[in-house]
Amino acid sequence: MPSKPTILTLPEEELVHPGNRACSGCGLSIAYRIGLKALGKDTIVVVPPSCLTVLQGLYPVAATKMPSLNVTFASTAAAATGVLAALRSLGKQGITVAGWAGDGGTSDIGLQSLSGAAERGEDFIYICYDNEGYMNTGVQRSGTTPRGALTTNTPVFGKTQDKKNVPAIMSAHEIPYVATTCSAYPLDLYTKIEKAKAIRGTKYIHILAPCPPGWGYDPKYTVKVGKLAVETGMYDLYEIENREFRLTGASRKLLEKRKLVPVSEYLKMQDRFRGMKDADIEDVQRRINKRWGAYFEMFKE
Ligand SMILES: Cc1ncc(C[n+]2csc(CCOP(=O)(O)OP(=O)(O)O)c2C)c(N)n1
Ligand code: SF4
Repeated sequence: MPSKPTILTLPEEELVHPGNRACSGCGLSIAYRIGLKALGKDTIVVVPPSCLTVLQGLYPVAATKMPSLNVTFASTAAAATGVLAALRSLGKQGITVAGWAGDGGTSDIGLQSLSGAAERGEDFIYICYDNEGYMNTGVQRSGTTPRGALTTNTPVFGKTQDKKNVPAIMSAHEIPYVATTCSAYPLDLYTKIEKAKAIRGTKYIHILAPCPPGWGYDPKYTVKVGKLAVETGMYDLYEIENREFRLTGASRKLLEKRKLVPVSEYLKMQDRFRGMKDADIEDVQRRINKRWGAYFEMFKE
């Protein structure tokens, strides 16, 4: 296994050019910059319509140095399968294929092609950056939008359903590697993508990527919001490797401390949750306490 990276040992070469079309404070742009360093230059990225297509721009003025295929919304995993087949028929080896899609493109419209590819065991890394909404088209709710969040199509009561657990769905496919990470923890993100690269078969990585305009906070707080998501237990960092679940990084530390930050600190920082009443917040806290109570029980010394 590669040695643990530090901020000083990350590859120096930038594969995202300085200057791109993402909003300031975009969690995706941090994740993409670090993620491409982990994937390396010998990678073909497959991207559906999303903020990432906007961030990248179009050849010949694209903001990244990677060969990137822009495909239709539902077809990321199917197109990545096609790229693998093309590489095989050309006899090209040593090239990583990565699908990189938003949560709408993953949890909703692209889920069937992803499920099919995972069931076949296609040898690619599928990365979902989860900004918890269809942000590129103006903040609509997606399958992974959390309960209570106001969006342009849940404008009065907020979303009334729970966030879809896509990593759990992918884990049910019994693929060799599933991991969650967050753009606020670049080394965690880097390590997990680098690890996935060395594993054969379908790998799934879910990245929480805070989004200032969609979530309603000052762009300077992108890292703070991401860290609070983890420290409150709202979003957990873990790996499921060969069906074995383990909390990692900052979530692992919470397990050791046995103490979470109150979730109200996370929710109150974001305008999208302004419609939540105290009882709604208490309900979110209860659900977190239940899940984390089970972790404390499961992993006690
Ligand atoms: C079949 C189809 N339906 C709708 C669209 C319009 N569309 C383009 S990007 C997008 C939102 C993508 O949301 P997500 O995958 O969550 O990525 P984000 O924009 O949040 O980065 C939509 C609905 C499309 N391109 N194709
Ligand atoms: S809308 Fe959100 S995800 Fe999209 S570019 Fe802006 S900050 Fe990034």
